[in-house]
Amino acid sequence: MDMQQNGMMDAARTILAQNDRGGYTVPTARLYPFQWNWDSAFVAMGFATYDIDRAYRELERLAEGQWDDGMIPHIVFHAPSDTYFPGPEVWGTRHRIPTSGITQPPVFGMALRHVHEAAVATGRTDAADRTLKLFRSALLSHRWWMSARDPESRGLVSILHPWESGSDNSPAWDEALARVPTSTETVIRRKDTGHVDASMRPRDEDYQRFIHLVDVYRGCGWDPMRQWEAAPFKIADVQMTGILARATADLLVLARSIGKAEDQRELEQMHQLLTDGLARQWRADLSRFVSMDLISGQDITAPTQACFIPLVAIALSDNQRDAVRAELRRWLDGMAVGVPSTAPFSPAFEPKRYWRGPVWAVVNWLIADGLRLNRCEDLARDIENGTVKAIEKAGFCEYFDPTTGEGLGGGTFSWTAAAYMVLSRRD
Ligand code: 9WN
Repeated sequence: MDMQQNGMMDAARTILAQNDRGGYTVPTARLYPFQWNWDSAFVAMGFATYDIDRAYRELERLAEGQWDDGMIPHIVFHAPSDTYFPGPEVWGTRHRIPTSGITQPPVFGMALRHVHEAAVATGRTDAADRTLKLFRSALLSHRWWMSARDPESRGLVSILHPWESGSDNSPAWDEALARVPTSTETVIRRKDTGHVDASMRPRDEDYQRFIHLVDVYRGCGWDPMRQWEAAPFKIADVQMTGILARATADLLVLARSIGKAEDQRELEQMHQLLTDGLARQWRADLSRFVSMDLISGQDITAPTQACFIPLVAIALSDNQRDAVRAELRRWLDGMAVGVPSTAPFSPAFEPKRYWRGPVWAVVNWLIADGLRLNRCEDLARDIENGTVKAIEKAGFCEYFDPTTGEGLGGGTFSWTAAAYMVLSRRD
């Protein structure tokens, strides 16, 4: 590691220390002042590179927000803050620590295996005990996913709110979201545009629809089946399913060393169902995987990063692998930094607007992992090196303009710091 990388690594650790609020890490101060689900899972993997205890702690604090039915919410409001909207009063959920009422991509299981293996490698004697408690939380949450979000056993889990996807204003949701009314019972008091320029954030109309959905689900008393029936937005998402399938495979590895035989059987069945479901979503004419709008019954063909995430979970055939490689090269062509969250050739591409074009370090982390699993080592390395260089040039920002490499959104971002810690060690 050279001097610049050493300095950057110190800076990354400083960010995690500064964003620490007592065993959990906020994504960045003020803009996101609580614990977010998938952010914390990535952060735990960053911590695992130098502080195993703190890595476990991050996941343990997230699990404090887990509901009795197994759902791990997308936000845990451990301590009050008035710099974010919507806060706990809008969600109106009932849990001993206030939480939101929706979830986020289940990177938790992936992170748990990562932390466990790092703990074992450093000779920690408490690894199995500490992992086992979190393993039980993860398994419970996967059961929730299968029953609450795939009640028809398609092998694809659904999101009922764009915030669940983690890619809130992605063009993938445009058509489905346009059907959601803009009327709200809740008064909208956006705080995000006070921290970040409005041109880099979702539009007001998106927020009206986001909050309409929260109003509907709060009206269902947050009961999963009532929500499933009432949902005006329901998408069987390949990004979510890809992450869930991969996390299931990671839990299976853990189950083999610390779980019971029945856990293994259950996880094997889950994994088979999900990978079969994903395989059916491949569209050879597009060279991509596609999500499905369960209300219209249509494929979602908008070219977004989600189309590549199933690679983390399934083994591509040789033809599929060549097609994905060529497709990704097309997306990267002419870009200062890749992978854009929306393909540059799409009319929906906006290089500075959040999930409509910008590059996200953690998405690159997943895509590179998926490529490596599918024997595309060269492309995986290009994406990882490009991400590391982008961070070295522009800093630990929330996302990057793919056309210029400019850093955008919030600064001193926790998951960008974690991505640097993990990806820069892969040289
Ligand atoms: C809503 C925290 C989160 C990320 C998401 C990202 C953004 C929240 C927001 O910030 O979403 O959950 O208010 O915009 O889209 O992926 O987890 O970093």
